[in-house]
Amino acid sequence: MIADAGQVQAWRQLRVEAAAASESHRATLLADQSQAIRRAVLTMIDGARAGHIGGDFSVTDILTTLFFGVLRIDPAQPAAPVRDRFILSKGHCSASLYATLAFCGYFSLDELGTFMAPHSSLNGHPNRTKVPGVETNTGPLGHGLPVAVGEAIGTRLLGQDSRVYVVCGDGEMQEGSNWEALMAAAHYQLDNLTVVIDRNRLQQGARTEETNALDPLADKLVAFGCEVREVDGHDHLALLEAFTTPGAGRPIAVIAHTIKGKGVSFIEDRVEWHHKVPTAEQVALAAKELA
Ligand SMILES: Cc1ncc(C[n+]2csc(CCOP(=O)(O)OP(=O)(O)O)c2C)c(N)n1
Repeated sequence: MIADAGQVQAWRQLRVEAAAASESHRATLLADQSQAIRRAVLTMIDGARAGHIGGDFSVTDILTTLFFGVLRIDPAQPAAPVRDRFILSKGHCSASLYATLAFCGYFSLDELGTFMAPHSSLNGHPNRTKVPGVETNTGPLGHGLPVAVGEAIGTRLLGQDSRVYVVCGDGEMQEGSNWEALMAAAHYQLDNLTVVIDRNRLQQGARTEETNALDPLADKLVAFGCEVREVDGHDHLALLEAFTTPGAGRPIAVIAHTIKGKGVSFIEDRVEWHHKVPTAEQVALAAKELA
């Protein structure tokens, strides 16, 4: 079982109450939520015998901060005409997104048990026609940010006070389409767009700096017209500040420094855990560390 009904109710209430909580209480609530999501992801990947555990665990704190602390969304009305938008461009980390959406109340936690099963809505990569809360299909790297730019232009044209948040992997930033999208975002002065880069420094088979170096990443983003904020991507309060401090006339790029596999010692910062599946013994060990 991923969580009991009482816990689920408490977490859903958190979305409503977090805004009013004191800073330290808020940080604790979000940290607890993140660990619950990591435990759910572990169970999902163990059940499916597939998934991307390293990138799931690096992005979890970013997701919980956004969904439980920042986004103006209503899980009961996923397609409400006026809402903030979220796109997980690194769509291979669907398990962490699904768990976050379920804990928020978009669908039942039981459904998480169908992750990647035949006929499940919860495919290996998110599908907007199947999963409430998913704004656009992702999986092929380099597509989410261009779509987010279109959404930011679209909501502005409609005169809506909506923010668009998109999370990209750092390996994903090696795709040229992202840089074209950023040029357009700066050209249109999209200060309603925040691109978050999950800077865990690992790609699929090697370190990003070995395959196609991104550094100096902040300088490049500034040169492309972004306002850059650099934070510890596992510090919920730092993330909250980076996500909510208003910008002025420029798209915001948050470089979130993270650890791939965060939370489980033998997975952290190890390239082979991009999509390796833990054995039964490793699942037990990981569960203990995430308790
Ligand atoms: C266009 C494209 N090329 C290759 C892949 C295969 N692929 C999936 S994940 C991945 C590595 C992505 O690294 P990163 O964006 O840093 O993700 P993270 O380390 O956070 O999991 C690759 C190459 C893909 N999904 N799409």
